[in-house]
Amino acid sequence: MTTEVKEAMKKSKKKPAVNGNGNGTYDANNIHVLKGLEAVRRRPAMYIGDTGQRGLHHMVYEVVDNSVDEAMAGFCDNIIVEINNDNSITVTDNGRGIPTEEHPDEKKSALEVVMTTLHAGGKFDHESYKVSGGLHGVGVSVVNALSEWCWVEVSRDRDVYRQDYKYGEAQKPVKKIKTSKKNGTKTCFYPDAGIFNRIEFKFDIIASRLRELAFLNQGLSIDLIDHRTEKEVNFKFKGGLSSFIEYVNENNTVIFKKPIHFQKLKDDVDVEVAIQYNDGYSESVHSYVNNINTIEGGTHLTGFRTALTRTINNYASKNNLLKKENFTFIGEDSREGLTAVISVKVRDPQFEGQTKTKLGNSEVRGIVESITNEYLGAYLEENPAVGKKIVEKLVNAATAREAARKAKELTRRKTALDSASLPGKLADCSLSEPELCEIYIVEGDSAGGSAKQGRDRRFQAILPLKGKILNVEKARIDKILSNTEVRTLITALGCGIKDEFDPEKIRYHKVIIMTDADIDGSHIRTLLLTFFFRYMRSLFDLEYMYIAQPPLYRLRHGKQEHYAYSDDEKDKLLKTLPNTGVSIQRYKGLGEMNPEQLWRTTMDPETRTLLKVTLSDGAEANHLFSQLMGNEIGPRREFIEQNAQYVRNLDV
Ligand code: 0RA
Repeated sequence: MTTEVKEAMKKSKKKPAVNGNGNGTYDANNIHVLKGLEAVRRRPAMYIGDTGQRGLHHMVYEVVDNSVDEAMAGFCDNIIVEINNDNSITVTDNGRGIPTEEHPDEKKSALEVVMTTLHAGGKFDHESYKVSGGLHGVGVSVVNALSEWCWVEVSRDRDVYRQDYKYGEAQKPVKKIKTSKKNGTKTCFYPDAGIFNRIEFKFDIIASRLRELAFLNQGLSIDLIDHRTEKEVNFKFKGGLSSFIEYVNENNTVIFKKPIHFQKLKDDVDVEVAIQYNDGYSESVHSYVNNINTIEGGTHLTGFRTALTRTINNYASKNNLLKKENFTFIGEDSREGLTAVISVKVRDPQFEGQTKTKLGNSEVRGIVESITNEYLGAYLEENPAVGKKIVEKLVNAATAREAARKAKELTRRKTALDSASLPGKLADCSLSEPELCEIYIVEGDSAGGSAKQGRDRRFQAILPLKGKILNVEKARIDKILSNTEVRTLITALGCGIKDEFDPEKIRYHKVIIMTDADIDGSHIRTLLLTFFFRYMRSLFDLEYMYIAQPPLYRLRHGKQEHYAYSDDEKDKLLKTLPNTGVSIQRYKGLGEMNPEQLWRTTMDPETRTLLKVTLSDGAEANHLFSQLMGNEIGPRREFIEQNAQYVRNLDV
């Protein structure tokens, strides 16, 4: 525990409880409340995920989720999120306002109960879909508990009520402060600097979640205003999931223009699906439960997949579209070039899996399956031109599958034999425990040579790659698997690819990309990340994926040597050194460093910086990768030129 956290906890303990009764004395309720929120402050990560950047942003989502719930219930169509100058956050909605009347059991305003009691949300629950388990839906009281200060203003029935809090504790009873003709809730909070490592909100991270929420809730308008920079954006999508699909496919060539889109409520489960195909080979399917991205999938996804394959097979055979071919499509065929979003709203979702993002409710499977069968079947019958294109696409995929199977068979056999026959270029490490081992994937033989000499051979393996690897966005799996560089990579990691990816078999728990700090290097890095994203996606989810950070400059001053990893850092360093007699070397490539320098600056775990590449948002990552490496040349060049820096700090 950091000293800051201890400090903050001391502070919160010292303060007398003034919850509700306003006279500073404890009663049984207050003690209970304090216990709840103190638990949150003591173990924040249990409630908010972590106390780093992710957890910090989660605070915003938690508050916004409450407004989105109000929107899903049909009472709110506008949400405004503001990042204020001091990095506090204000969320305003035009819903009915959190109830302020006295709560019958607690003998204080319902607003206060909601803000200061763990899991109080359910008590006032209306017809919306609350979430159990996982991080979402922990309740706004958690945000309050983890905030240095917070206030809420509720506009209801022409009055505006307000209450202020510090470290989760109400400072005074709820008070009527003015009148207003509108209804709604405004929440403002400043996260506790004793709990979070760093209080700095990122516009792009918040924007991408708000965009996603606006896609998932058709017609809901969400504004994001950054008062630090005066940057503003509005998200509002008339098309809902269709707009989502169009966004994901923005840089792809689609095989029919209008996404197939349907929605139906059955047995209390609301199912909405949108589908489109592009001329590429990868699958981009995004599934949600109650607005939460289920990255591990679950019953809703299984139901959808089953129905998709079955419906297309039925359609093809019924219309005699497979006369020449004597096969039926398998699931893999139906997912080539597929872009789809499946969004379900379930009353009591059960989340399972490693990251609690896999839907477990078994009844949902059949519901999604039957709705998809019904609507997709009817759609294909009514739109035979589209039906024909989809079937053609699948015929191609199935034909290629056979070729791929042969190529895959080859790699698999090779992998199986491979502890004996690891690729010759790999300089493996001597330890065999994957959790201790790391592999550096290095651009070029000369840098590879330095890395091999400079490394700690006990736990660091080096794999030099020649030139650029194949662009996996533009080739089908059979071609990809016949590429030598790709095969070398797969064999070296040992964990297989796609559905056969087996985390138990991976030979290193850190996969580190080390390329030159120039445009070529960033291109190669992007190619590699794209390959890993499409073929070993779990590497990101398991947090095994890293980017090495070689220095850009070496500054020499007499006998002293300093390294700078950015222009900023170089300028700062220069200021600390007298201007005379400083020589600056700009590294153009890794090859310019000798083994010892490379070790000291980039590979030594004691001193290096590694960027962990995580995917907080699969749809956003997909969009980025297809933009970077997909069909449309324009946006890609533009992106690489303008954002070489961003790719460097890729944290999508
Ligand atoms: C329960 C009941 C009612 C409103 C809300 C919850 C509500 C909560 C939040 C949180 C953020 N914004 C919100 N807006 C509304 C209203 C019950 C009624 O008026 O009958």
